[in-house]
Amino acid sequence: MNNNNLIDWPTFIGALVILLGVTIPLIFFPEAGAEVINAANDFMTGNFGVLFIVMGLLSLIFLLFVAFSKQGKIKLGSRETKKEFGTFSWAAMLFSAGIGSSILYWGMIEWAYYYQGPPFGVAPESDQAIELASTYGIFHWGPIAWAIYTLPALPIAYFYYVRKKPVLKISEAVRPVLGKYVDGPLGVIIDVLFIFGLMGGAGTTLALGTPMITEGVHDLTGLPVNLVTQAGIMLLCTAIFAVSSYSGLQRGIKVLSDINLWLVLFLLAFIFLVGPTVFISETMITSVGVLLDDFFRMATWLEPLANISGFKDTGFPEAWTVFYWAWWLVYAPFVGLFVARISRGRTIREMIIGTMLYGSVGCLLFFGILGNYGLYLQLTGSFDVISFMNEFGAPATIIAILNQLPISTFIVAIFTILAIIFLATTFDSASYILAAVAQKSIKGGDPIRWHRLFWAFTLCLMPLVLMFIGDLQTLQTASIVSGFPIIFIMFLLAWSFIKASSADLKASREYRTPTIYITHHKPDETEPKNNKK
Ligand code: NM2
Repeated sequence: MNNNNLIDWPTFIGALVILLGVTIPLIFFPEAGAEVINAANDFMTGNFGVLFIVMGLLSLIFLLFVAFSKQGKIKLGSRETKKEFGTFSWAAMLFSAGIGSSILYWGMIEWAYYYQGPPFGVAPESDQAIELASTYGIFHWGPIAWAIYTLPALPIAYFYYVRKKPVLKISEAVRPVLGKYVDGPLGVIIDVLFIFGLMGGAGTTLALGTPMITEGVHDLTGLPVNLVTQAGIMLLCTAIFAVSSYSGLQRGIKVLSDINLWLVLFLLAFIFLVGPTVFISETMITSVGVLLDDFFRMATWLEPLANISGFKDTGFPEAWTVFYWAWWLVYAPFVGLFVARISRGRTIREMIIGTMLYGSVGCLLFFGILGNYGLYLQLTGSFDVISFMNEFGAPATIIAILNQLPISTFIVAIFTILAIIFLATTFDSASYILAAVAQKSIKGGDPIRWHRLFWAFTLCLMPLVLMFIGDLQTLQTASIVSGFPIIFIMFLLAWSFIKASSADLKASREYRTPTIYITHHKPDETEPKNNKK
């Protein structure tokens, strides 16, 4: 087959049309564009915020239910299949796929926003606000967030290892529910929505990461911080991940992930040991307690009275929890594909519990160490983070906090390099997966090279535009708007998994054993006869 025949043109063109349809008007009418974006944001979060919140909580409940039901005992593979990766590298890969440079950004500074604008009617900068400030970050990067990531992995891993059908498209993963409709426009729409979602999420990531990296570079070299340098740095980062994506999974993506892991461990250990070790440990443990105590309140808080005039409207749920669930959501099908790929030989229960546990603990370490260091500076008065942030903005504050550490030039350099690699490792795998989804089949194990490169550069188009017109709210909107349709896809994915696995379990004789091996399944009537590999 000629290379170009491998491209799934309807999906490819569909995704491109939506992308250009959003970005071109923004380039020509930035002010009107920003207004429309803000209106879209208010409309979405105001009216559909509740859907995002319910989707988050239901994902967690659903996964716990699956993990401890018969389905949880199903092994992803046959009886002889060994675990493809040891638990440590599995957890490390999982983490570096799902987490990008944003954890450096928000891990350092998220508490400062909560400290000034806490939820639940708590007084800003009060003792209670301090407690919530060090807790809310680990909630937004905790079990619900990771449940959103894990859900799409279920049907994908199931079809891949149990039914042994290589599924690299989200549309294929919902075939048990949608049947032959997957082969028509509905299938294309699902894949296009997934691509568009990921572009929105990546837009938020890149547009947050770039100013932070630029501040780091400015601190180290004196290069001015303006839109031109920011755009230059964004293009440079894009070039790095394009090269990495071009060289493929084994070389590019793996080498960068390994370097990343060691640098991150060093940075966290350094700040923990050189910084206020006791304060950091105590605050981290205390915040876990507060999280457990307030968990359901946080998971459902929508501030309903704000809709009634005369009552206080903090805007907190919309600006934070809804935004976060949307942001995790747009990345979820992509991370699901990745988690599925590395989970061969595990049981479904191991996959679910492992992802939620290691993912949440990993995020806890980042927020606990980076965030509480800044909080300590603020509370002791040795550096007024809040005033600095209100004057110079978050990216400059992040670098200023790091500058309070000993050997700060070295630390800022490590931090900046880390942020670049973190961005690259998220984006090279994202462009790889986008290329895979917009192809009919994968020849020789990898999507076509020019195609991977194409998506690498396309991914930076939206953030580039957003950065020029945007404040934080505009960037958040990219995830919220593009995440909305994925709520429904999540529902289909969950349904699809339950439908397929229940049918197979019924046919299986080894119902009561501790681990269940599905050895055969009844093909759905809708499965294509000539299923392409
Ligand atoms: N999430 C984890 O920007 C990044 O770090 C990628 C962001 C969804 C908030 C993922």
